[in-house]
Amino acid sequence: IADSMRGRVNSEEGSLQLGGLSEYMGKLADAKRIIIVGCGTSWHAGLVAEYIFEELARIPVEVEYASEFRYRNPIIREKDFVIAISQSGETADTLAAIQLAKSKGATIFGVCNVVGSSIARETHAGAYTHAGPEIGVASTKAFTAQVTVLTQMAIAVAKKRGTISEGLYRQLLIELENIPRKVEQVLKAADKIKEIAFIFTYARNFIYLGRGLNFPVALEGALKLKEISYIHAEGYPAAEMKHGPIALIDEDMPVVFIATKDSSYEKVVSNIQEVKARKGRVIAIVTEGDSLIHSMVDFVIEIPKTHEILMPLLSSIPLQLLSYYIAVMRGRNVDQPRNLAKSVTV
Ligand code: F1P
Repeated sequence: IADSMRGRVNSEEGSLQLGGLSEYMGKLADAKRIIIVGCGTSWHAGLVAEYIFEELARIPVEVEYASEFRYRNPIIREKDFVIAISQSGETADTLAAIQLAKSKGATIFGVCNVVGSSIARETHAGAYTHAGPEIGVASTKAFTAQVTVLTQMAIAVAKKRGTISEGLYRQLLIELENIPRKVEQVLKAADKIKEIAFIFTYARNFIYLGRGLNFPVALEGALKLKEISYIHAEGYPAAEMKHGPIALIDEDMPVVFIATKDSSYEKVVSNIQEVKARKGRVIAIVTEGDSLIHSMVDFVIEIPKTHEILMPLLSSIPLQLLSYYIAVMRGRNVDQPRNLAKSVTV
């Protein structure tokens, strides 16, 4: 995350510069719609960005799996701005989606990790995430770096469009600068997360629930568990639980809530009550000092306070650690999970 921000964010000067974006900033600020494409974890980063771009910059956003987009006949209009996200920069579906959008006249901006990769070369412009090489196959630091870069883009374009106040702009820059230190604080919960992982090592299913910006975090938490531990896991918006998944809940079902103090906090608290009433076992990611949820659930993992917009950068990390420890305890090779490739080039 720190590398994704280095040289770009300076809260004292009030500056936020993304080299790759400067030439295309006018196009982004003028966009009638942003279309985001990506696969897997990169698609989840796109979902986080949807909330942030719409909230701050008030530009409508659509997020689509590149693997679907490429086989449809999508409508691309003048003033659509396409953002393609990829850790490896080599994912065949994302590359094909870019080529399709380009053939329809769209402007394509890449958010990639690997410098000089095929996707970086195929896009009109882009910003590198600078997350360094992912050692394992499953994206972890790539996710937080992608979200960092996309958040910076959203803040910068919101400033340009005048859709956020100077006060909020400054506050977000200061908070962004605080994020690497707060991530270190989250990592201190590793031992506690390990203990929780030990208890749930042999669970057969997991549900992850969150609202708002924490909904894509729930999806990402579930994907990490599937990818590296091979446990069936589903992520849902917490409010959707009553429309189906609630039927799954009993004393054998671990439910992971991302329940940080934000605008949907009270609603999430009532979702937790619904799960507890059905004897579900709840692990909650909460904002530090939250005594209410502490008194309701089986396990809590505390993370530091930050602005709601930046919360996914912190709330995703305990979920990555939980998957990691469960996978290790089950004897899985976390760096090289079965059936997965680092870049899916077919
Ligand atoms: C997309 C992706 C990853 C996933 C796995 C397979 O890769 O779905 O999110 O963890 O490695 O590929 P990319 O386009 O972001 O490189």
